[in-house]
Amino acid sequence: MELVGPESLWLWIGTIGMTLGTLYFIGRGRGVRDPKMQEFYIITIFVTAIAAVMYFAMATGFGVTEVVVGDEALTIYWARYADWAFTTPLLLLDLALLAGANRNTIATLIGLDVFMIGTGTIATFAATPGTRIAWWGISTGALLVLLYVLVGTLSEKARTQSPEVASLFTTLRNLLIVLWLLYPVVWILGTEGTFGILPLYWETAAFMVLDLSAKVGFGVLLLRSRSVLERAVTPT
Ligand code: RET
Repeated sequence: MELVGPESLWLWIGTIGMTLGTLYFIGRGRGVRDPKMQEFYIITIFVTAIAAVMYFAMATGFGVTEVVVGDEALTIYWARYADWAFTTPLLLLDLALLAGANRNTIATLIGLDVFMIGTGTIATFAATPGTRIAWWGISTGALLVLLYVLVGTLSEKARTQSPEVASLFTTLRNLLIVLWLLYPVVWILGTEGTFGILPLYWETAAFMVLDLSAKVGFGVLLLRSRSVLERAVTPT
């Protein structure tokens, strides 16, 4: 049975956007010799490359399945969660390296993130509306704690960096906070939330715009200035 509907338009735009982003970051990263600076390029290239193949998987009908909730069958793009499980920790790693965070802070952030995506995945596959909302609440709680660490410990650390690095950190952190908070909103309003407010077509468009902004937009801002990255990796 064919599961992918007219929303495939957005999935193809996502595939192309992530592919172009990947190629752009590879192009920019060529010629970077400093191993510490290369880390940012390697991480960001993996983020968009993973998203490109997961979008391709969704657009071609591999990354999609059905979940029965009550007497309703929901179309679930499971490949999103496979994507996010790998790419959200990598995005946080980018930001943590920019801030100069220590291992404990990095582990805390990534731990909370894996917890968030893990419980969010359970929410997506849960069989009753009530349990879906409950798991969504647990996952959103983890997101809020994660953002709290970002605004607290991580921002404090970033303030000890040079002014240029600290300012780039603040820009990326604020972008991340706004975009990441919209994911649970789209999920609960969309088909997964079972309230039937946002149809699958528009939900898919919304996630595509969020994903491109949170990955390609974030990466462009991060890798735009080589001189700022140089400062970030130079011990002061
Ligand atoms: C889910 C549903 C359950 C509640 C919460 C969620 C959060 C998802 C987030 C995803 C971020 C994805 C990014 C992708 C990059 O392209 C799983 C939707 C809190 C925050 C940044």
